[in-house]
Amino acid sequence: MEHYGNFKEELKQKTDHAEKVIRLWLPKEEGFAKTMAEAMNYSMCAGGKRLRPVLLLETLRLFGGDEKLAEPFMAGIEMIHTHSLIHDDLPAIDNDDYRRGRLTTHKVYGEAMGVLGGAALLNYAYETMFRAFELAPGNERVIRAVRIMAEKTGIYGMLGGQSVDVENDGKPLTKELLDYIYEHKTAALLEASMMTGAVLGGAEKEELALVESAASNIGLAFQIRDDILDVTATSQELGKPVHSDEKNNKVTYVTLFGIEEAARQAEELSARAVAYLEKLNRKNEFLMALIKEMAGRRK
Ligand code: GRG
Repeated sequence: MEHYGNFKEELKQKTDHAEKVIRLWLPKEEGFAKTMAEAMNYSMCAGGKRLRPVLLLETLRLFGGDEKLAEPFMAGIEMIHTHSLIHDDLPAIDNDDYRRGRLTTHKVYGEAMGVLGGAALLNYAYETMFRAFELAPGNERVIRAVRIMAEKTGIYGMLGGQSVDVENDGKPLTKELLDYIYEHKTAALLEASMMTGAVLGGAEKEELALVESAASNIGLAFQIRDDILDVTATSQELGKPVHSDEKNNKVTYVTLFGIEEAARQAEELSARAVAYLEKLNRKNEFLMALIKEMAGRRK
């Protein structure tokens, strides 16, 4: 894959920065609810690529605006993402033992704490994002960003997509239904990430629509790549079990189209995302490179 200059080095710097920001906003492990705070922080501190906070900040940088204001949102979106992973791994859903290279939260803290810690993380994400008002009281961009986050992760976004996924487990699926699931369970959170960054950076309505379309395409490409990695990568590389789609009898882009064609479609979606962002006539070379990388990623 072609990239400008020191993409890998820059990605590392930006991931490290996101890591520092996230850790600043985690709940304190103290008081009677200490165990739940530990369960929340266990998975939050297990690593992960931190793509969503990095995308959020880089999209804000595309427009300009106060980078400090992005910080509670960078932490908040990673909390929402981590909540979805903790709950996805529960026995009632995928029943997985490993995530981010460690035992899953319910394996370490028990199923009840997995449910509670995951729910508390989702709530804490909003407690955290609302704290942006301490930095900018009454700021209208913050209100719009929180609203986008709530809408993109609820019934008409990530959770809605996940519910359709769960309902159709083991059933044959059309491409249309599979796309609905991927556009919601995976792409909606990437849309939230880039759109909140754009809104906090001061994007206009038309610009926000372009960012949404770009993120939707990236999200679909990202999930197709996830399907491919499930059959081509090792559990060490991913830090989670592989061949889980086969185990769960899931229809994926790989089962529908085969690995090569799935990879081609991911590349095509990624090129479409780049084309949407180019229409903005704004410059962030790193963001463009990151988007291309996400469709061809190896972990
Ligand atoms: C509320 C019971 C309950 C469940 C919620 C919403 C939800 C469960 C799950 C979301 C669905 C999901 C896990 C989609 C997969 C998206 C995806 C490819 C996640 C992996 O993201 P990466 O690769 O992970 O960025 P890291 O660990 O690097 O952050």
